[in-house]
Amino acid sequence: MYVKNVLNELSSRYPWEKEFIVSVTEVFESIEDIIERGPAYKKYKILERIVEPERIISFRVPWRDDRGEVQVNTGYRIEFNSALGPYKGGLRFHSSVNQSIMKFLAFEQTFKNALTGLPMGGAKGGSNFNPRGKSDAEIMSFCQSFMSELFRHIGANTDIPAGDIGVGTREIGYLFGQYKRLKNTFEGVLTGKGINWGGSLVRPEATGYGVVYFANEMLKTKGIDIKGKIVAISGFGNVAWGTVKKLSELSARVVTLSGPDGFIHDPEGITDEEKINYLLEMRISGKDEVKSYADKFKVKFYPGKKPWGIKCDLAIPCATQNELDINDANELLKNKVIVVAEGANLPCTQDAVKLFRNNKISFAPGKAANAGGVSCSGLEMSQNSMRISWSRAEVDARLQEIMINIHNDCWATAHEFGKAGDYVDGANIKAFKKVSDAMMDLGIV
Ligand code: NDP
Ligand code: 2IT
Repeated sequence: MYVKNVLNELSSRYPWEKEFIVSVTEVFESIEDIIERGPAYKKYKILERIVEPERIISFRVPWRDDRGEVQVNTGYRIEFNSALGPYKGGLRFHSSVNQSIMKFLAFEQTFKNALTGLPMGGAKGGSNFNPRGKSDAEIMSFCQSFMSELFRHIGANTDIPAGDIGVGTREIGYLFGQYKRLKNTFEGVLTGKGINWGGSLVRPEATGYGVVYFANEMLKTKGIDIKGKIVAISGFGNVAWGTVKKLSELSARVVTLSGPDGFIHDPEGITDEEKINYLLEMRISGKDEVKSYADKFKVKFYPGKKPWGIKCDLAIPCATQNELDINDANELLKNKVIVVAEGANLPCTQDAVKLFRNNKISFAPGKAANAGGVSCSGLEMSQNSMRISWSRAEVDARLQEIMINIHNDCWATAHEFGKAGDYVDGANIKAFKKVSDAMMDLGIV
């Protein structure tokens, strides 16, 4: 009852925050049993506190475009939970950004970061600024204005933002430059930095590599080798690129990419360096389309369509939230998909996830499967604190170890709580217990 009451109260207070309510509902469904059995959770109002961000910062971001006209966007930073460490999470620049999306991402991040085993709380930020078609000078002007407000709220031991959709090394550079200028300190306040100014090797690839390490562990539990497997992925951004790169190294065959314009099907596979590097070119071009891949490599392009109807063994959505719905899930099921792992945050709709779980398809939620990005950010923070740089091999080995641990923790927790094989319950229970136990230890704050 307690769980349902808190959820109802939250939904009636924020009925318009749909994405946020969906992510809270998913966590609460998984933990219902343990909550009802542990009276301390209710006594100390853990659920009421865990859904309330510690701080919401929303601010004006004025900047000038290339024609000298003044533009205004809204900036956000949601500092959700700092029970386990300083606030940590990415910044998203996309026209769809609003407070509900920021809150759901920050809430998810809190649990994702708990799973990594590293000392990081949860946060998210960004702006409804649309980088599409903007010049370099406009991006810089926007980033400098954004940081001119954000700098007073963050710090290497307080809140450490990073990249997400629309924010890569270039944007992190402009943000870091402005922070350094305003604070007169060179500190690890952002992750995803360039390699010459405090960044970590492997961070650009880390989210994609991590998803593949996780999916590989899922296959191993079934005694299946990843070599030769057919993989459908969506998106063509940072996460998609890292995923394709690692899968090709492991001799699996990625046959699709997608963008807002449609998807491409490359039956021979995106396996050689020329094709993989072309993803970076498409991203830099800022054109927002994958059609040019089809033109360049003479493969088929399906305008306005999603890739989930293509027969595959693994499906890895890497674009954005709610991009794989019940119809797509049915297609995948019909084509006998073995593993679905979320590279993006909440790309599968609630009913799609239910379908996978009810049909015993191995399904990994983003908060577990895509934790490689923030894990590597945690490794970047450690290197910054120690003022040293680890080799590529060392960072990659640590990343792989973290992903295997997350997999095994989710697996073991699901088993322990009578939900064997269910990674959603495993991830939610494991992460919730860690965050809520810490909150209990820290008192009513
Ligand atoms: P990028 O900006 O590099 O790529 C995002 C991709 O998704 C682009 O192809 C983009 O096209 C597409 N996309 C974004 N929003 C929409 C939309 N509303 N409709 C259709 N397509 C869309 O971002 P990332 O690769 O970094 O992020 C992809 C996903 O992975 C996100 O869900 C992000 O939260 C998640 N993630 C990222 C991590 C990281 O470290 N970067 C870590 C963990 C998760 P368009 O140009 O139109 O935006
Ligand atoms: O969603 C995510 O985990 C990220 N965008 C990465 C966050 C980070 O702090 O590296």
